[in-house]
Amino acid sequence: MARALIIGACGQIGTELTKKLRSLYGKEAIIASDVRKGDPAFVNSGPFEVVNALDFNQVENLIEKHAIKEVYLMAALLSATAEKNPAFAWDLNMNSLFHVLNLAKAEKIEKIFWPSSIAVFGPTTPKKNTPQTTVMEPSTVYGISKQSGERWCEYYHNAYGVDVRSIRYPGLISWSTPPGGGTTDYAVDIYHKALKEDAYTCFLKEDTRLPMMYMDDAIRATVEIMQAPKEQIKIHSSYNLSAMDFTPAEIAGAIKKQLPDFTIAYEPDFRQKIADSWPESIDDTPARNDWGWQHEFNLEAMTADMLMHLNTKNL
Ligand code: AKB
Repeated sequence: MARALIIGACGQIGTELTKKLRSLYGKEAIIASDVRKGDPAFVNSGPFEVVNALDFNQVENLIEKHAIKEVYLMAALLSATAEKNPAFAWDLNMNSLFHVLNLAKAEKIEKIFWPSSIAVFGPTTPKKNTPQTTVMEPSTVYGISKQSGERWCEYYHNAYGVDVRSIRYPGLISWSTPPGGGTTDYAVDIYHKALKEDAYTCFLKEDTRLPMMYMDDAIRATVEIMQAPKEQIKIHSSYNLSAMDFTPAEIAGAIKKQLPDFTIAYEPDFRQKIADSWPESIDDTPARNDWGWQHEFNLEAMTADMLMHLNTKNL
């Protein structure tokens, strides 16, 4: 693999992705970067650079310095945080993408991965088995930025031949890295609180169904879409991607099977409105047909793996 730069490497997906790509392609081939240094163990585990994704010159200099050919642009403000700071969310989520797209247009890099989200859908989208192509009227700042980003990715591909690949991630659940400011974060916190306190107070209602995915599957999907031959990538905005969907009551039930004393309470906050605007489940047929996507983890398998890893970590 040519040398790759991960922008936003200290975040929830970036950390796991950096580790995976380094295990596949070697430490020196993967340059991690973020706006500030995160966990020292991670920062010192391979090449790391401090970079502001909004500073075109800094990004360009890094690309030249390390002869980068692929960029994974993981820096973004997620749904809950973006509602609190709309102007900055728009600036970061859009302009960091433009910088990378323009570097590819200028042929300074060959390939881009850019994450989209189920947040591109809105209250008028069909909620069940949401198809790849459907009504999209996102009502959140984050969703508006991701939908606009998708349009620009497709435009840069069609107009300038830019090779940009993208996935609409559902809520992502990982035992090793905390999420940062999303509406689906409850599905990570619940495992930590279940083990530490036997109880969790959820900020969504018990019957709020959302599409979710275990981080192992999400990272594999990211690697696979980037490895796929160019002709297999037929959608240049972003691919729907699905693994499972559940409600807070259902994840609590899965945890209770392993930790019988666990209890859950519900105190919905502003994030309920965001969750209510998103699909309940996703139809990802094009990803399965075009580049062979297959998920591995369902709710039961994920719960067993999460609790096993978190238990071992806290020993
Ligand atoms: C969020 O909740 O904002 C993210 C997402 C679904 O993109 N996890």
